[in-house]
Amino acid sequence: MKHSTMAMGLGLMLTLMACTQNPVSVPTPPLPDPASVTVAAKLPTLVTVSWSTVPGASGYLLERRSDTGSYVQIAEPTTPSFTDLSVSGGVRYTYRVKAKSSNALSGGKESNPVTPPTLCSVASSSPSTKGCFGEVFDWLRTSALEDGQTRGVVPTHIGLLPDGRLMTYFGLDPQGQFARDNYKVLSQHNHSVTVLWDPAKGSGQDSFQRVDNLHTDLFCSGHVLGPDGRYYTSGGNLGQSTSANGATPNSNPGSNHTDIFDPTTNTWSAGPDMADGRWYPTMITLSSGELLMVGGNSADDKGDSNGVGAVVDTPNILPEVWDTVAGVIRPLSNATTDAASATFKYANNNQPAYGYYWHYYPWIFQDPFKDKQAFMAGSANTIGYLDTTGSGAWSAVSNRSLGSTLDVWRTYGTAVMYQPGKILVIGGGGAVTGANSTVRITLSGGTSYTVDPGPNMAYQRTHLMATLLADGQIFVNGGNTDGQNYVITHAVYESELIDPNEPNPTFRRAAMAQRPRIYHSASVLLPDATVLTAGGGGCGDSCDRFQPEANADPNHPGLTVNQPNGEIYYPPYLFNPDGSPATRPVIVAAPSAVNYGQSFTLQTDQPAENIARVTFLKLGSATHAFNMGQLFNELQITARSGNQLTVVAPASGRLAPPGYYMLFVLNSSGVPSAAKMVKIGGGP
Ligand SMILES: [Cu+2]
Repeated sequence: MKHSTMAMGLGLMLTLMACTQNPVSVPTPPLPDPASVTVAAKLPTLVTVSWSTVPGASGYLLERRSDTGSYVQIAEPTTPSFTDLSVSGGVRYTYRVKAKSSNALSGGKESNPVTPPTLCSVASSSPSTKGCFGEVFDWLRTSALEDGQTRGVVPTHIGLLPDGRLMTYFGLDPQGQFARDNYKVLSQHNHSVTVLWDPAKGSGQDSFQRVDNLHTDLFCSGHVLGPDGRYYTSGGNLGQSTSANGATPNSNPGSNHTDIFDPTTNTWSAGPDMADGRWYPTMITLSSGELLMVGGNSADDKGDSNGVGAVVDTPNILPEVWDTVAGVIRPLSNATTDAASATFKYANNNQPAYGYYWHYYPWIFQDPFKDKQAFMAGSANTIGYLDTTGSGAWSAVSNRSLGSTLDVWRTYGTAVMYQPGKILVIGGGGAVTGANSTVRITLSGGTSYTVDPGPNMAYQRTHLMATLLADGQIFVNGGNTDGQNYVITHAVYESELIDPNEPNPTFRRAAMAQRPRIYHSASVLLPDATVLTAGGGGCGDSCDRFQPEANADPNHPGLTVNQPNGEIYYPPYLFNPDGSPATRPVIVAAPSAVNYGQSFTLQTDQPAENIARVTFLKLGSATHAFNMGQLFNELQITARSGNQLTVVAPASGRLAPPGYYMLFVLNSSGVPSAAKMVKIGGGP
């Protein structure tokens, strides 16, 4: 066998040599190929390809084939590297790079074959219906500002940046040593250990970069990616010093700082101060591109001076709007919401009909029917519209009720606007039990809305996360059934999926996570259509002191409350029915920016008839059970020609507030491409 192969090879070589003696009809390519093409598989859905620069080339054509396929063009890079996010773990690929100029194309240089790791780190019996989780990987281990001790960062705050990296942080300390006495007495909470994760570098320690903020302790701040691609934060932790503000040890005063991270320079800068502090605020992008900041604790918080049952919290009652272009923060002084207000009451435990907790990460969304108007869906029972023009005004404020029945408290539940104007409120609860129930709120223009019961989850969940997937389904993960902040005894490891767009949507059980993701965990959709789930706990060395039983979950021995790590969820749409990885469509070219209502073309790697859907998801920014960034739009396909699709961008900032979105195409089997980042809305 070996002998005959060699003989055949020799024969071929002789034939080629004969040909080269008559080169008349073989033109020499005017552009050389790259001298070398290097590939590396860093994650199951990520291959980096780089090649040597070709002098005279204006750009490159990047092609890819699997062992069973032929070369298909997947990108037209202008620089000599590319991150391919549309690979399937376990499949062997070879890449080929051609240099191009205005009138020439080189013959093509091949890479060595590369095989990304398989998607599921734990064998999954039915990945095509449940998906699966990949390996658990450590977040950055680094030294704490406070005491110099090395700890793994608990990524409690996670936001996706336009370049595919993630901004993550806990705060002053990588792991939340706030329970320690010295943390409580610190009055200078003016810095944070903030960490970038670059998935293009894999998941090792060198994929993380520490970029400290030296202005604010960002623990429990609000945050959202702004229209200009910079990352904006609101508030944070002022510390718990009795000397600074007369607060009791159980107080949680908020910082009045705002901060801005510029991903193009990897630097933080201070924004304008707010009128008062915010600890646990929500921050969203309005249709205008301004940022709305609501809730959180005041800088004057006096805390829980009498223990549970007589909480005296000091909320920040003044919503504010940040015009990041002018650099001005505008108070909505007509929309304050204090205890004396007829509109809102800050009830204590004797008045559960009104939401004492509403000012902790309230669930706020841009109203798709009215510019600069927001809707608050909870977490307390009090819901309504907030007009942010002028000095602001609340309207149509009522209780979130189902008929004559008041909906349950949904503290640390969550809410997702899964289509413009359609909100699913999920789980949450009081301090004892989480709910497995859901509620649908439908905004219908003007100041109208309806509230209806939604389907139940399999599990009661508090401190859960709900993440919009590339196909518009919602992935629910984490949380615990007992609602307690730092107890994993009743953590929920099994995730759930729901397609809220079905006529009668139901939750379906999905893959089992390997780690508890409770209080202080977060999840966001990544550009490769997978979900990062990470963090949880953040109670430092004191967790065991808080909850000695925390490690006593008999089904998950050895796990701790603090989870300075992440694990990626691979949704069912990445698998064929038999569980093998699906072949993903590829967006070869798309505009990097579009205007509202604009028709634009996408080039894919295959006939456009194969592409069934185009979706458009705002970049996520998640913490404390709420994602302040994510939104979903389905784009209308108006024409198909060859490998090209014509689609229409969302009509307005009401549907898609200005900023960065992930554009996906899905094939007729529902398999998504990796996303192209597209900016909509121009300035600011
Ligand atoms: Cu917190």
